[in-house]
Amino acid sequence: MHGTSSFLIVANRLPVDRVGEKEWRRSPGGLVTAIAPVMQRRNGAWLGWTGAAEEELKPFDDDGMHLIPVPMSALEVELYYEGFSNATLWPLYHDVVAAPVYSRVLWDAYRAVNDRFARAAADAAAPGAVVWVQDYQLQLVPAMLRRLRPDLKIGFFLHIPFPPAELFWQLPWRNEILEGLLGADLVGFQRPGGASNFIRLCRRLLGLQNHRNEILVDGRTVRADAFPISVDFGELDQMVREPRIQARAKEIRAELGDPEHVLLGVDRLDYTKGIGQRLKAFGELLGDGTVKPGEAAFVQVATPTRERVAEYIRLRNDIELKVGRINGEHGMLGSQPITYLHQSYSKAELAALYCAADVMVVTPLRDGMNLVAKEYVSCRHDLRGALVLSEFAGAADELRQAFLVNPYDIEGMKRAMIAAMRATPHELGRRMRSLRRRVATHNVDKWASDFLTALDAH
Ligand code: GDG
Repeated sequence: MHGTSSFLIVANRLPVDRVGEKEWRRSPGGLVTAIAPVMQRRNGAWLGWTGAAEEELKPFDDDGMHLIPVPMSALEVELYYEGFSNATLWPLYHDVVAAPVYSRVLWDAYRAVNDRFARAAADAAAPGAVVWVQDYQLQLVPAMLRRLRPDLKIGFFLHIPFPPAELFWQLPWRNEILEGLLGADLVGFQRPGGASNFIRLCRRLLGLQNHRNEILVDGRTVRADAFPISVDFGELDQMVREPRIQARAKEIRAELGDPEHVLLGVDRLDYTKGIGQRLKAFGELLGDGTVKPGEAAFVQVATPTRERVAEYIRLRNDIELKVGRINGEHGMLGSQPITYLHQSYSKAELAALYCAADVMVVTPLRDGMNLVAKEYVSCRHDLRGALVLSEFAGAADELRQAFLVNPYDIEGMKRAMIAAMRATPHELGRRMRSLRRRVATHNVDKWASDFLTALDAH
């Protein structure tokens, strides 16, 4: 049996969020923006979960896209999504910055849900269709799908880092994951290092041969390569030129008491993002008098995420304690050095925040790419603003003119924040011009078309 979609995206989540009972709204995020035009051109469909447990919905059309919901039980959300995806794979793939949970019950659920996605994809895809599977939640789908439908062209893209062999080795189901990925014709990573880690593991664990980026498996070749994801530079660049965004940026600065320096962090409240480290560095700058009270304001937007996973509950408590301590020690009546916002904002409000910030502080301990860094750069056509960026974000490969930091080195971070605050407009302009050139020419369209061209050519 086969379906009618000649281009199919398979992702954990559908690209829409529910508003009210029956309405849907396109989810924020670059993936949807990048892929929507390709979907429209190629008679595409998107297969994924709606985000609500215990819900059986028929396929429907929204926003010019054909959407195919995959159901999930409440127990599967707990075991497959919160469990194996976010308590096992997420920490393991991010340098084990938190301890991964290894549990056979979680693994069984991961396999079962991957199997359901693969069957649904096999039913939806037209003969010879292109199927593009996304991210760490679905690493078994390529092989499961190939078994059901050997006629398909299958691509896979991993949005998070692929870890070094020494760490991946821990995973009790390491061979199964590699074999799952090898079901694809093309496996894409954010950085060249991810692709070479994968190839090395295929050699050592599975005894496979490779020729450069091509791995030989059962008489076929699988290509593993880097395709660094990006943002919609043009859209952001245009948006921030609107007077309402500029006015809002001014208003934000005024609300903060018009300090000399506004520093900004925007992250999901995730332990990989180095939020605690950057706040510690800022707190020490206040503590040792390098930054005077009232001179600088730090705004930290920490979007709620994975709120039922134990490590995330712990992290939220840690960060909120830290913010409270720093504000308690260095605040004044009516003014606090850190504005902490555990909330989500509209795209327009985020853009205004980017415009209001003199220093964007992006300090993940490990990050596949980090789109926030590229969004900030896209918003600064005024050539002002400094980007402090962790060496451990994929984006650091491209954004060489940022103030690069090692987030574990608190002294180094303090120096970088100060250098960013005190740099001359001339130096900031020189750096920002070069950062913008990179993001403008390597935007999210290029990412999607590079990947799909490589897949078509395979
Ligand atoms: C994973 C990888 C990789 C954040 N708060 C709000 C909001 N956001 C948006 C940002 C940005 C996105 O969410 C976050 O993307 P990041 O890349 O920074 O990080 P992850 O969520 O961890 O993403 C990462 C990415 O996948 C893509 O491959 O770069 O390495 O970990 O776009 O702007 N958006 C809105 N309101 C918020 O409050 N509207």
